[in-house]
Amino acid sequence: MTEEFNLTIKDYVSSFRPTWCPGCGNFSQYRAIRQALVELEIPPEEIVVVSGIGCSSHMPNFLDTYGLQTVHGRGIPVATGIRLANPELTVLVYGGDGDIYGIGGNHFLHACRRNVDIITIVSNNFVYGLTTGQASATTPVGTITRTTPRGSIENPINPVAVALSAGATFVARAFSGDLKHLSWVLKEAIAHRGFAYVDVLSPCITFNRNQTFDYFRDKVFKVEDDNHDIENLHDAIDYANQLSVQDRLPIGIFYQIENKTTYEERDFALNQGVIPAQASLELTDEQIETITKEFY
Ligand SMILES: Cc1ncc(C[n+]2csc(CCOP(=O)(O)OP(=O)(O)O)c2C)c(N)n1
Ligand code: SF4
Repeated sequence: MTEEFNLTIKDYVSSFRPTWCPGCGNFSQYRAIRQALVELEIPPEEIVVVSGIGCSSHMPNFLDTYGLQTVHGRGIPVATGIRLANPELTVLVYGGDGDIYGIGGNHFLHACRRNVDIITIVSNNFVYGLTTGQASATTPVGTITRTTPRGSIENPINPVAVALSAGATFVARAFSGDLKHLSWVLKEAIAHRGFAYVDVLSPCITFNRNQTFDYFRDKVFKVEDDNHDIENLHDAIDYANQLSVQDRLPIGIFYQIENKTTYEERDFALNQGVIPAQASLELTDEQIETITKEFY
């Protein structure tokens, strides 16, 4: 008989109150993550949330799970290490477009091809929020920001198309203005076996007057309503490319395949049941003392 799971989303709230501007898109993601974890019945002590630097990257502080903020852009490699040390944990990466697509873009690319069983959620507000609204890797051409006073001259990255072509096995986009749909997408992502990635269209209400809640509300439509086949990579790439079409923005699960081998299954130690985090260090107390004393 399985033990009854009776936690609610309140049980995942830490003692730190969110510091985001009232109305920031990060709030609904904070709620949707907790909702998904409750529905999947994953208790807080089995979860690690890892982030980099940014407004969105403050997320681990507000969740009563294990978690840490690393340096800018490095959430994915740290999360990968945690997962490979203990594959019994659910490991989430959470951060902004500047953090994960810009400075951490290299890690994002390689996580997609490795298929480590972690979940990456990107709060995509099309600017650097924490540092007051500079252009990021997703800022559209022509946008005036503090670092682009005459309009951005760089083509933005299309992160969903990048993830699909790099081999990610779960690729989705959601909108922070549609909590129900967002919670469902995150739940499917967390339940997925392999690398799961969700781009969340999420307004920065303080430093981005272009990509607002109303801007997205007018444009989003759900690929589920198109009877989209989520195993069809070509159709998924077609949807991803509609990001550049100004009047239509698809959201939902673009692509999911479950039959691709994960990194964990190919790892020589892990596939023999060895869990590094639970293995004995085979050191005496004196040896541990010697190693750890420099950190006191
Ligand atoms: C190595 C390094 N470079 C630059 C910074 C300054 N910095 C802090 S947060 C940030 C960008 C945050 O933008 P994003 O990741 O999109 O998150 P948001 O604040 O919008 O949620 C930058 C450039 C830093 N902390 N470390
Ligand atoms: S500055 Fe923007 S991204 Fe940061 S908390 Fe405020 S609204 Fe959110």
